[in-house]
Amino acid sequence: MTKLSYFFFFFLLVLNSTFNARAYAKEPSCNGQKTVLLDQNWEFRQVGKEKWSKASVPGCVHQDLIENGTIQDPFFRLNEFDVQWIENEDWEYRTTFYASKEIINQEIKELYFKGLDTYADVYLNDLLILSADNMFRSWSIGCSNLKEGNNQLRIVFKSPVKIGQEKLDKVGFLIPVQNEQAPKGKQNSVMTRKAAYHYGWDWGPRLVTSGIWQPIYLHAWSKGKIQDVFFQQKNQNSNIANYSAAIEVITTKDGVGRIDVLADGKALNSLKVKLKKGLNTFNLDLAIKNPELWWSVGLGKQKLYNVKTVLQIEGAETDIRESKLGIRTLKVIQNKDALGKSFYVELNGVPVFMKGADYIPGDNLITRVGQDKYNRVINEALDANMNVLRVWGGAVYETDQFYDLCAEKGLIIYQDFMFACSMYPGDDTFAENIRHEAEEQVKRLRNYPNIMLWAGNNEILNGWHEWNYQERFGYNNQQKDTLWKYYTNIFYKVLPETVKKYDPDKLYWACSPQSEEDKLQTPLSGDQHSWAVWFGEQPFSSFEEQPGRFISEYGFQSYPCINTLKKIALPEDMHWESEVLLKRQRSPMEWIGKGMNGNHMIDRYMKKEFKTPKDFESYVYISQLLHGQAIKTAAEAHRRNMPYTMGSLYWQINDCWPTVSWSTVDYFGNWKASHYRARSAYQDLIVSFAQRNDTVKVFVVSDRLKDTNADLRISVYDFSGNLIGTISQKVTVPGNTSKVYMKNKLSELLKGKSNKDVYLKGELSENGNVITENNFFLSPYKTLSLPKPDVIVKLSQTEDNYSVQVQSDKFAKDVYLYFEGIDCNLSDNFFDLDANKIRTLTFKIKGNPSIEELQKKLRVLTVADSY
Ligand code: BMA
Repeated sequence: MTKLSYFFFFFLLVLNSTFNARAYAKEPSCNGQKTVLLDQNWEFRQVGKEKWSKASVPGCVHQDLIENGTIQDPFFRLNEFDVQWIENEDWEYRTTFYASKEIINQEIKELYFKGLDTYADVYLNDLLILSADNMFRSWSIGCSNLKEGNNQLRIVFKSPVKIGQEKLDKVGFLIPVQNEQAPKGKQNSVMTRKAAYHYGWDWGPRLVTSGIWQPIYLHAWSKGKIQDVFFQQKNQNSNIANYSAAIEVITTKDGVGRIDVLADGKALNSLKVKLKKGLNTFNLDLAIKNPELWWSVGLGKQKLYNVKTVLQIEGAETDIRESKLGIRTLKVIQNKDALGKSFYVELNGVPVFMKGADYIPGDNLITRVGQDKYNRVINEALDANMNVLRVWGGAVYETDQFYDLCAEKGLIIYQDFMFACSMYPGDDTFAENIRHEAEEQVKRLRNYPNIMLWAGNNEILNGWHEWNYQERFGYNNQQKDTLWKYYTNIFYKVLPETVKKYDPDKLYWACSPQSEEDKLQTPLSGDQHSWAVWFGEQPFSSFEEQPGRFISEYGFQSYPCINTLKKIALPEDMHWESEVLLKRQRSPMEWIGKGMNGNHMIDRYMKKEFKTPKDFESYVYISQLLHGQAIKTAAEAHRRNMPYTMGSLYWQINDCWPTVSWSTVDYFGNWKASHYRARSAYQDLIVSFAQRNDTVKVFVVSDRLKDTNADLRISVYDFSGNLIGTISQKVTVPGNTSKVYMKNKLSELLKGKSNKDVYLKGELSENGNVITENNFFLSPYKTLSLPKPDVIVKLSQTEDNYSVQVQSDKFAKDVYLYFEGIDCNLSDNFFDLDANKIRTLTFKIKGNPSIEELQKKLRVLTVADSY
């Protein structure tokens, strides 16, 4: 069951009631002789107003208005609603920059705009040189009117919603949009090639930005430059890796030149070339002997060769392009089998189970996302033992910094084109704009070693065929045909043609999710977005039913930690039904009741699983345990089901503002319980239990490439710490497998004890050390007879670290420690503490507060204390 059925159900309700081997270069077209970053002296104003104020570039109008004090932080309480006027205005940015004689003397002078958001008229010295209309494209514009000395650059950003509306009105009928937060008839995001989530999403605010979101360079060069390099892998074995390099060179006149390619300082090949004025493409065969391979994290090193492409013209070195090359084979294998078709990643000949999450931009004001946020989210993924992230289609094609880091750290990327949850217009101009966008992005990203596929869009196939897009807007047959024709033109023609032309070895996958041959998702082939839990309100155990081949989305929501909520709300808002928290929640759920949303859904699940929390702090904590339980149940079930299932990506790792959402790490970087649960479930070796009636199966799943010799032990404890029984067995766990090693009758294991009074502990030990463990409970949380534990916590400080020892007289379920008002992630948290066992955790806090201070701020929560 998927999301769509719920939307359809809702639609019926509404009807009834209302009518009721990346080789990558940093700045692709800026590698010539003189490059000046134009990030100084910027000012901005609202068009029609007199006053200019200081602006930051790159940046956006919302951020500039926050900085000059015109608007309040839109993330605080309900402030977002006070800043909606900004999207209806036009905004003007200007700067003065100096062009030296050296620059003027070059043959070609270009302004390179790496990203303009979005409808931007650019004037150089009052001459219109560019009208941009796509946030996802860069623009390189010759500027013959550049003069020596000071020059003025002025950019007028026209209201994206006004232009979007004009375009929509011309279509003559509405275009279905799933998540845009605007009234029907005013939802025009699809008319504009701009990050869809800016218009509001089911986890994010509506802040429709305008601005210079990527750097601008003045680039001046003579004779020639390298425009692009593509290293297409031809074949690879342990002795040699062969590539064909396609090198694009632009020259100002005919002549002769030479191209050299070096890897890690060693010459690979060179070519004498005849150059024609304009664009030239040369192919060069390259061979790297005894190649060291690039592996995803956990399986080997992430070797990246430093490749240099050097262009000489008439004997003089004219341009150099530095790139990184990861040698590997990376394929998505879809082989027919008895049930359908496989769908798995094969890296260097090895099938690799993909463990990870869907990723969204780390801020609604996207220019606030830089190296720090990238480092943070990528470390969060690595710390949680992930090897994959999906760059989802309602956002942006991420920057080079992001992909660079992922390649360096060994994360595979499931890459969407930027289309999500809506239909799109398809007139020729729009399609041409998309073709340019796709060409640019595919050429930019194709050399990365870690991109597993190109997905055309997110969930549009489902939207059109299953989520009542057609019925909701009452289209006639002709309109339906037109919209479907637009779909097929973009997703079955423009995008696949682009991938085939520029990145021919990569899989193009028209829609995430879908089954083979572009059909709606099934568990038998392709990938799945699995939303029976949450949207379908099914119990978590439904994750254990046939999960499918590659689960590219599933998830559950929770509140961010109380410290985060206190930063964005006041004490009177600290209730899940307060206006501030209901409006913060963006997942509408009208089908469960009028005015209901995700907060209500969390509450409904909570009532089924847990005793009623005694206060809001406990409520937030329990919501996180629920979320954690969902992720644990699903991820373990997916992994147990390998090799049938070969991917488990939950929705979503991060947030773009502080909110109640599916994220496992909140906006400020605080790990929710679910992130700790993902970390456990994604370890390279796990012990996992599956119960059916009176039978408990014990699985061990291994993502290691080699066999593991270990001891597997299952123990039954009561909550006072008494060992009721134990079974152990020596096991050899073959690499890359999921297998059942024990199958027991529960009644025999419990020896007469009630399933509410005991838990099972599974441990796998290597050379006497426990390498992985997992607890299994036999009855819903609210029925467990958990005793009130006496948890003792001892804090201490070393030079740049703190540590904390935690001990309890009885079993303590899901012990959670935090410090009021301090953001910090402990080395473990939300953990089960066995009776009379000491657990030591470490953590760091900026500013090194004293132990006394921390002691005062320390809060300790357990399930038994939450009601
Ligand atoms: C997924 C995504 C998003 C959405 C999320 C939660 O399907 O593709 O569009 O935000 O679910 O509904």
